[in-house]
Amino acid sequence: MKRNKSLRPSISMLIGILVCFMLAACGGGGGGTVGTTAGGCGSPPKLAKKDHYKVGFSQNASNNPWRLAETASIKSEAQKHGDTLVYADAANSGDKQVSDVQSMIAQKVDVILLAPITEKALVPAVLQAKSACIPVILIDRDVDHTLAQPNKDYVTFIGSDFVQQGKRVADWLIQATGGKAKIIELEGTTGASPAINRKKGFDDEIKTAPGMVLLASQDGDFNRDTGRKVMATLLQAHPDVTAVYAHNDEMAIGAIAALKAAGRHPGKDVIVVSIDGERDALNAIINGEEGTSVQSSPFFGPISFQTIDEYASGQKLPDWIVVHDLQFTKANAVQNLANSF
Ligand code: GYE
Repeated sequence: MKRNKSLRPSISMLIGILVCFMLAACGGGGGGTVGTTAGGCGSPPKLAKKDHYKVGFSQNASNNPWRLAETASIKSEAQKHGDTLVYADAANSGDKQVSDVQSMIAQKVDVILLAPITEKALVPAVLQAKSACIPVILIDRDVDHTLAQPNKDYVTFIGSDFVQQGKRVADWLIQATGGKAKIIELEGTTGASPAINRKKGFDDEIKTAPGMVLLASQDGDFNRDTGRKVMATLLQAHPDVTAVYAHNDEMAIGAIAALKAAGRHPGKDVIVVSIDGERDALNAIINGEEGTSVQSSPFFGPISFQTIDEYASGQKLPDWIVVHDLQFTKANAVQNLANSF
């Protein structure tokens, strides 16, 4: 499974190189030549000011409430601005997402909002859009900065501080357990920037408390049912677990189901903590089965379209536009239910 995933970048890169040659051969991309766009349309490409734009939105998956909330937010904001949205859902495939972006390039969108599935898979697509003089704004997940840079290959990254999210969860857990816990970690999609950084933030922070022991850490693909299955397996190997840290709420809900199926009592003998702030997690906090969820807001519509306007006005944007997150616990879960997703 993991091996297959690590092949994705290389397949994507091959497709990328091919399309680059094709674009170069037919002079595609309104004046830019592959690899040497600096003198042509800017680095990153400039965006001409217009009343209405044709905006591409490349979503990486639609298999959870977070993704659906993000897509709804982008669609409703596009409508408010009177912009045309070219939308594609990559159905959790890096290769499909690369071809989705290529299709947006072929349709000559003005700008692309891209939520890249992993840090590496979409780099060729980002560079192809640049070659075609189409600015890309990354939203919700970042790419690998050794391969593509903000304010050069793409405009900016709009998203949460994932390291900080992991650290906040760890701090809460250290506090709640008096610094003693045996932890199973359910990781997000291997190679995705929130998975990499939520792990880093959490793992580094628990090292400050010697009683916090990480029993196992495994990929649950940000998915509820995968999280449930991985948890069921890990539980057999580690029946002494006292805490579960899931990189998103969906996997936490899956883990709660696995714990109950094994006769455990989440919230009592095993503390479950995660990230996102979706409705099911808030309800789990309210009924005592989950400890805390640090928010990761999916409402990217307003900030994305504001950023498009600012960029078109010639404003220099920061490399990273940081989305600030709340944290949900028993103290505030009820009052935040209405705004959850
Ligand atoms: O936490 C998760 C989703 O990229 C920040 O991806 C996003 C994460 C979010 O699948 O639920």
